[in-house]
Amino acid sequence: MEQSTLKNIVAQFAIQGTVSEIAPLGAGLINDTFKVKTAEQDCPDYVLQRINHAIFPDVAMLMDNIQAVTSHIRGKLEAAGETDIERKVLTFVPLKDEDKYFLYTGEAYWRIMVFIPDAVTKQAVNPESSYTVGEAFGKFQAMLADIPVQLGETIKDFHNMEFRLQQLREAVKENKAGRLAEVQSYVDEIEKRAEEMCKAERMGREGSLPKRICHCDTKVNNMMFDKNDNVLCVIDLDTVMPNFIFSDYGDFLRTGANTAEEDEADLTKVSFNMDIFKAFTQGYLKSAGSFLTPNEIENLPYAAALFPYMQCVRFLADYINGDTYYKIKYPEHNLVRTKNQFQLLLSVEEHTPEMKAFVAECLK
Ligand code: GN1
Ligand code: MG
Repeated sequence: MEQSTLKNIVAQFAIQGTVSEIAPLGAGLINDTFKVKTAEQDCPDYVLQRINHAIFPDVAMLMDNIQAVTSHIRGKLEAAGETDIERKVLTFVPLKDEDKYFLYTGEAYWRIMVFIPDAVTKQAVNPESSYTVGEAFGKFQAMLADIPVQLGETIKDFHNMEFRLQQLREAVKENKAGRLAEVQSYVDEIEKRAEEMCKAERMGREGSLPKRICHCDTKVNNMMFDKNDNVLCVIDLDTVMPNFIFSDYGDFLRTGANTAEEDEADLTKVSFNMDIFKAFTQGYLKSAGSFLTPNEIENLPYAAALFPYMQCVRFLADYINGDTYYKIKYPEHNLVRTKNQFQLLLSVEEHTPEMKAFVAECLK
């Protein structure tokens, strides 16, 4: 995209300073992200994002959610006497002429937030940092437990396993890209586990599993760390919405405890790291243990399997549909991701008895 176009977009927001450079940032699979540098030493840099409107249909609701979440967290941090709050919660910038946190150009939706200085994201964690990360995600849920507004569902049925299976079944039926024969064995493996994996929706209907405010995209790279490996804050708040807590717990382990990246093609490198599982679980239970029900805690090993399974279903459906959802870098990318997530699921299944014993021990 042209610098001048991007600069015109930035110019409509109430930022401080003069823009010196706009360059691509990060590797998200959904939105397009840029770093906006300002010339002045005493002005912050910014992050400009084009919101993927095809995936998030209601941008106004999305930004209302985010404003509610960030201001609630800011209030909690202030009340707790925290310092350096500007690096511990995201700050979005309003438009100059309107009390709104996004710009619609007629073609696309844009937003700007303050760039957090001296912070890093990671593609991987070790057992020590995963304890801290578990604690941080538990704290994130705890801080949002008493948010006074009802948050909207920015993507309907986002982590609803029954719905994701239905999408896969539709993809299989239509076989739009003619790729079904090649992946039939994966479809079969998925179907074998379908009943068990939809347990959360059943418990929800029976009333034994509550929905709480969750982040719903707790990948390792959606968290900022300082130079000493302390967690600063959780980022990528588009999917914050009411959900089963399994979302945040399971989706973190899906990336954090995978010994390889989610698109590693060499499957011998893919496995579930139990040291990370243990440390993350302990950290998470430290901050979330007080509000979780015994049923939620007992089912944490199920959540560890659910998310590689769900991601496998989503990548596979996208591959069968001809790659319409996730950004890809080469034609087989979604297939590689599918195989990777399935391999991870197998490793999780192998470790399930050990995980159950560990969680039971934590409950004592
Ligand atoms: C997407 O935007 P990003 O890359 O953080 C996706 C997640 C998937 C993830 C898989 C809105 O997240 O649900 O788990 O890719 N987000 C959306 O890498 O679909
Ligand atoms: Mg992200």
